[in-house]
Amino acid sequence: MRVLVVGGDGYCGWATALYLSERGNDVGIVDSLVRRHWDLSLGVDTLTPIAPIGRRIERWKELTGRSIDLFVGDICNYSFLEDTIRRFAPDAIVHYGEQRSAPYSMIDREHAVLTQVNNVVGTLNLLYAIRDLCPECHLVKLGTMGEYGTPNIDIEEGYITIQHNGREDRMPYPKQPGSFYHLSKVHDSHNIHFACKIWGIRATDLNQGVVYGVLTDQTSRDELLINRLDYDGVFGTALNRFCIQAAIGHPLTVYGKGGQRRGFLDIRDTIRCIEIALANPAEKGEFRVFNQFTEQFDIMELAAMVEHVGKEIGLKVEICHIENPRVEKEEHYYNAKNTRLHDLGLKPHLLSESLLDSLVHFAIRYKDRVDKSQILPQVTWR
Ligand code: NAD
Ligand code: USQ
Repeated sequence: MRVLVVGGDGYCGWATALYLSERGNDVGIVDSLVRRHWDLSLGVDTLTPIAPIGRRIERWKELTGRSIDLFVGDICNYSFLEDTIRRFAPDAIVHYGEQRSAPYSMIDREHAVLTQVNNVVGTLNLLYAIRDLCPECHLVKLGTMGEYGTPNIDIEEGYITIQHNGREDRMPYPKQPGSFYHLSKVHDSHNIHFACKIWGIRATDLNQGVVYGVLTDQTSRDELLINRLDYDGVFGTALNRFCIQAAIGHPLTVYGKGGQRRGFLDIRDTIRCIEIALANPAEKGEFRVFNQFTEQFDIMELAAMVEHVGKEIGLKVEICHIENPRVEKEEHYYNAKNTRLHDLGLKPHLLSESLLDSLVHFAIRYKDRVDKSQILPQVTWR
């Protein structure tokens, strides 16, 4: 298959591009490299030293003999996107190329606007490019579990059947996202759903939970292939941050009570889910939604697991509750369905079995690169 990975220089995209390349697909990466620019402008850096994209791809070719095409540009620029799609002619597009941090989107008006313009316009451009240049192409779009928020009923996979005044309909599941970033994903979902309906585009929206880990079979093959691992208060996600905090002896930063419950998955399962979605494409005109996570945890449960594993290998780990910079429920019901990817063959990595290898060992190996001033959160929702 010819697969274009938009956002292929990022955390999920780089791991996906190498995995799909190794599995025999012809892979192209589209990336504006804007994430490296955002890091620079915030003064933050990945824990793991990532090589420039050209060097990464060159090293992959030296090791495996497999080429990856690179298209550096912004998908919000339609003439760049059109040209790229014409040249690459994809069978499928995996779309990771967005601003993906909730705190970043909440810094101020400019960052909220940047996030929504970048994400919504980029996705709209992709929809038009598919309609006009490759109408059979399958769009695999990364959404987020955070689109649903934390309702007091079970979360279904994309749709819910509602009875009202004696009538019944199957409707998109209600969305109550918790940041301007998460809202941008809701806007994307609506736009994609509409485009499928009117133009017959085939699309899969993968509502992904929080991803953890840095180890994949491909990215661990050489230091030049290593993936990014964010730990700062803007781009770092909960579990990745906790492991790095444990490695340097910083108290684990649980926001508020820590009863926030979310879906999580290992990055090795992210790439496998993409493979499954690509191998089982949506029908023409179908807007298909999968909930992409493997396990659910409270933030306090995660902190306790990191504490346990850390102590077993001699780290001094302490858990602290800090004032929650976000506006969110800290204790709530949470039960999300995730059967559709399992039904198609996903065999998950369990956190209890992979925490050390997939994360803690990397945190310890690179702990001298940690900038401690970037650990505490500086962005608030209020
Ligand atoms: P990332 O920031 O590491 O990677 C995103 C990449 O997209 C970056 O390399 C960036 O330069 C590129 N990009 C952004 N806007 C672009 C544009 N307009 N044109 C071209 N390239 C652009 O993010 P990630 O963690 O890999 O997340 C990838 C996707 O997965 C995002 O859409 C995110 O919402 C979703 N997701 C991530 C997680 C997670 O825990 N990391 C969880 C759920 C969903
Ligand atoms: N949290 C802490 N301590 C920390 C960091 C976070 O307690 O040091 C808490 C947050 O308050 C929140 C939860 O952990 O309740 C998750 O926060 P996060 O930063 O790990 O993840 P989030 O902001 O939700 O965003 C991440 C990715 C985003 C993706 C989302 C999936 O950055 O791209 O969409 O996970 S989901 O959470 O399912 O929406």
